[in-house]
Parts: sequence; structure tokens; C-alpha cells
Amino acid sequence: MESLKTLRIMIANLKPHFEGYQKRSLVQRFSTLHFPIGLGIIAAVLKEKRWDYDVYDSYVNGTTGGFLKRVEKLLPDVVLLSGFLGNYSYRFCIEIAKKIKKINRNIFIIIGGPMATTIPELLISHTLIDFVVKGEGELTIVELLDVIEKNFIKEQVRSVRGIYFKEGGKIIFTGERDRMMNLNAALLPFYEAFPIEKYISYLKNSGRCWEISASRGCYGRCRFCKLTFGKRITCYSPELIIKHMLYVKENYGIERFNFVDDNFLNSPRSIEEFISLLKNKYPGEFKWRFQGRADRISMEMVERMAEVGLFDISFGIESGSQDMLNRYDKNLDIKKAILNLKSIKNLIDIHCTFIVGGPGENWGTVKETERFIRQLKLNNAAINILTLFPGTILYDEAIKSSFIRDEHRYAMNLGAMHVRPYVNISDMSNDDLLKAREMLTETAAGFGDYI
Ligand code: B12
Ligand code: SF4
Repeated sequence: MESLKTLRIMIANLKPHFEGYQKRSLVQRFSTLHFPIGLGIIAAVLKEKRWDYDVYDSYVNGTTGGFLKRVEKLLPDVVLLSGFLGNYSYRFCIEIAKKIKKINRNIFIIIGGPMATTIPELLISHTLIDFVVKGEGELTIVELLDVIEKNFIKEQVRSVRGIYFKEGGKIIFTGERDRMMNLNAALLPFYEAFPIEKYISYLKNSGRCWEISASRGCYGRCRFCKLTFGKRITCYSPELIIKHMLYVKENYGIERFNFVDDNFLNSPRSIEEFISLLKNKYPGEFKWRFQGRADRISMEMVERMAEVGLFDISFGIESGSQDMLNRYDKNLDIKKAILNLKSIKNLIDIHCTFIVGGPGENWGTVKETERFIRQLKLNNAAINILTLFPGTILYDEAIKSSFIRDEHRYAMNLGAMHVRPYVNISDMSNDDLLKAREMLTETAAGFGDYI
């Protein structure tokens, strides 16, 4: 018989906020609302294991102060946090952990998600968080909560793979956890654990898409990119993806989907199966979009996808300069990208993202990006200034060459991403990078048919 679970658990989806946050210049508060898929999956796993929990979601109906009051009232044994690096999330974690511990220092704080995976050592050494979970959380959280529930014996914690914790002032990492090989055995997010009505009405009113994950990982090795799951690619089966989409459509009345995979085009075989399943069984049922690589797409493929609801693809082009692409190790042939995009442009909407500020960037390479935008008459382009992300090759190089001297300080200052250089490794001045961004943004805007 399953033992009775006694731990009091709180799952917190918290919007980074702290005193002075609003006053900080260049802070870009996210006005769009996104369901927290990672925490949603953790909620599903806990539900399956019969752990009860309370959820606090300050993105939709609450505040940091409200969350702390709830902690004070419920006095949970464990608080679960998640988050992405950027938007001062790291700074926020330091403060929120302090405040939770002030309420009761025996509350265990556990954090997982992309930020935890990217800067686990900083989090464990500079915050009062007890455990940092690296990588996929499904198996780790169950093992860790089991140990905590069984009177928390420190030796047992060491057997839980994928966590960082402190012991006598020393940081312990229990070792990498193997990736889950069969995503079909993974649970889908437990939407109802969160104030889902708010998410639904937001999406309906804004016409935005439901976010959904079809795969994890990317085979790319781009020097500016930090992948949460790494290079190994795992996919949900096309049947399961469609079952998930049907669930959302039938229960929440939303039929537009955005695949949040790093590269939806990772597995051509799965995609083919997905297209034929939609065509044979669910024609006209859904509208969908995804992000992928411009060298993995063809007109013929897009035609078949558009027939079953594809309406937009987002491509990470990064630069119109082949030299810059090589420096990023993007492994993208710019000529091939142009040909591919030209051929599909009339079939669906395309959205391209670019970076300015990589190693060696100069006005000449920026002009090549401008030419790329003009050649394709791209009216939908996002121009980002390169932000060096911990865990990337470019970041490691910046440390070696002393561009970054203090990692904790650097992470503390990571606020709005991609709108200014935190560290400039290009051949241009900061001012010129900002000008280049503006110029490219204007170039793309010029192709919009705005009245
Ligand atoms: C959708 C998305 C967004 C949405 C937000 C969605 C949301 N609220 O969750 C929007 C558009 C708002 C967004 C914004 C940003 N994003 Co974003 N985003 C993504 C994207 C494409 C998908 C995230 C996702 O849902 N994945 C699927 C779920 C299942 O994965 P997961 O969340 O990692 O969860 C798993 C584990 O991490 C873990 N886990 C997660 N939470 C917890 C909690 C606990 C307690 C435990 C134990 C485990 C655990 O278990 C889960 C299952 O295994 C990822 C790329 C990707 N493919 O993952 C980038 C990504 C997460 N984003 C990234 C970045 C940089 C940003 C921005 C900073 C960009 C910007 N221009 O400002 C902002 C920051 C926003 C913020 N709030 O701080 C980076 C993260 C970098 C980092 N290492 O932290 C990523 C990895 C993209 C990349 N390669 O650069 N993003
Ligand atoms: S930038 Fe895109 S292609 Fe490159 S590693 Fe990241 S997800 Fe993969």
C-alpha cells in the first residue's frame, strides 16, 4: 500500500520582483503571459505520486508580498521554485530565499528550471536555497522529496542524481542525471493546478497561441546558446502531441499552438508522422507555428505543413554574414537560408531573429544582415544585442579573457536581455551596437504594410 504523504509542499510560480525593480532603467517587464510548462510538469509528477501541494502564481493573481504571507500562513515544509536567467531572476532568488528563511529557516527551498541548470553553483553558493536541481526534473524531484520526507538523512541525498547542495560550507554535486529516453512516459503539464482560467482568457483575448513542447534538445553547438536539455534529442510521439492538442482544444477552446522546442525540425521522421496523422485524422483541426533552423526546411515540406495548419515559422538566422555565422559555429549556409526562405515566404508567415555584437562584428557584417533583411523583405524580424549567457562557449571565453571577472556580479546584473551589451566582445562600440540594432529594426519595419 502507498504510504501516506505528509510533506506540505508549495509550488510557486513567481514573477521576479524586488524593491527598486521598477526604478531600474532598461528593465523590460514581460507583459505577455505564459503558462509555466516546467512547473506544470512537476505539478503533474507530484500529483501522480500523491503529494498534495498548494500553488501560488504571482504572474496571474498575486504579488511577492502575497506569496510571503501565504508561506507565513501555511508554513510549508518545502517550497518549489523555477525560473529563467534574465530579468533579474538571480537577484530575485537571493532575496526571496532570504525572506522565506526569515519566516522559518527549516523550510526547504528547491529550485529547478533553465536558470538552475545554467548557474547551479552560483545559486547554491550565493542564495539560501537548499537544493538546486539540474536538468530534467521529473525523476529528481520525486527522489529528493522522498528523502526529505523520510526525515532527511544527508547520506541519502547524495544518492539523488542531478542536485547541488551544501554540506559544511562545501558544495556537493551528486552527478549528472541521465536524460529520460522515452518522453512518452513523461507526464504532460497539470494545467488545472494553476489558475488556468486566467491563462485561457488571456490567450483568447490576445489571440496568442497555447505553448506546447514536442521535443527536448538540439544537435546544434552554437557558441552563444545555452540549451536546458543538451544535445541529445528526445521527442514525444506524434500521437501524444496530438492528444495533448486535442485536450487543450476540447477543454479550453484554444486551437492555435506554438511549439516551444529549441528546434522543432530536430527529427524529420517524427515530423513526417505528425503531418500525416494530422492530414488523415484531424485535417483543419489546429493552427500551429514553431521555431526551427532555416537549413532544415523546404518548400515542399512547408506546403504539406501549411495544408494541416502551419501558419508561421520563427527562424534563428543570427546574422546575414557568413563570417559571423561561422564565428558563432551556427553551421548555417546563408545562401541556402536565403533560397529556402524565399521559396516559403509566400506560403506562410516567417519571423527571423538576429543577433548583433558577436566576436568580430563590425559595420560591414551589420550591413550584410541589413542586406539579408532587404533581400527577403522581412517585415517580421527581432534584432537582439548579444547577451553572453553562462554555460555558453562565448561566455567561457569572455571569462578566460577577463571580460567577465566576477560571475556572481554579472548574474546579479542580468536584467533586460538582448537590448544592450552587458559585455561587448564585438569590434564596435556600445553606442554603435545600439545604433545597429535600431537601424536593422527600422529596416525590417519599413517592409511592414502598416497604414
Ligand atoms: C517558452 C519560453 C519562454 C517564454 C516563457 C514561458 C514560461 N513562462 O515558462 C517567454 C517568451 C516569456 C520567455 C522569456 C524568456 N526566455 Co525563454 N524560453 C522558452 C522556451 C522556448 C521553452 C520553455 C519551456 O517551457 N520548455 C519546456 C519545459 C518542459 O522545460 P523546462 O521549463 O526547462 O522544465 C524542465 C526542467 O527545467 C525542470 N524544471 C523546471 N522547473 C522546475 C522546478 C523544479 C522545482 C524542479 C525540481 C525542476 C524544474 O523540469 C522540467 C521537466 O524536465 C525555452 C527553450 C526551451 N526549449 O526550453 C526558452 C528559454 C528557457 N528562455 C530563455 C531566455 C534567455 C529567456 C529570456 C531571458 C529572454 C529575453 N529576451 O528576455 C526571457 C526571460 C523571461 C523570464 N520570465 O525570466 C533561455 C533560458 C536561459 C537560461 N538558462 O535561463 C532558454 C533556454 C532559450 C535559450 N536556449 O536561450 N521564454
Ligand atoms: S541556437 Fe538554435 S540551433 Fe543553435 S544550439 Fe541553440 S537551439 Fe540549437
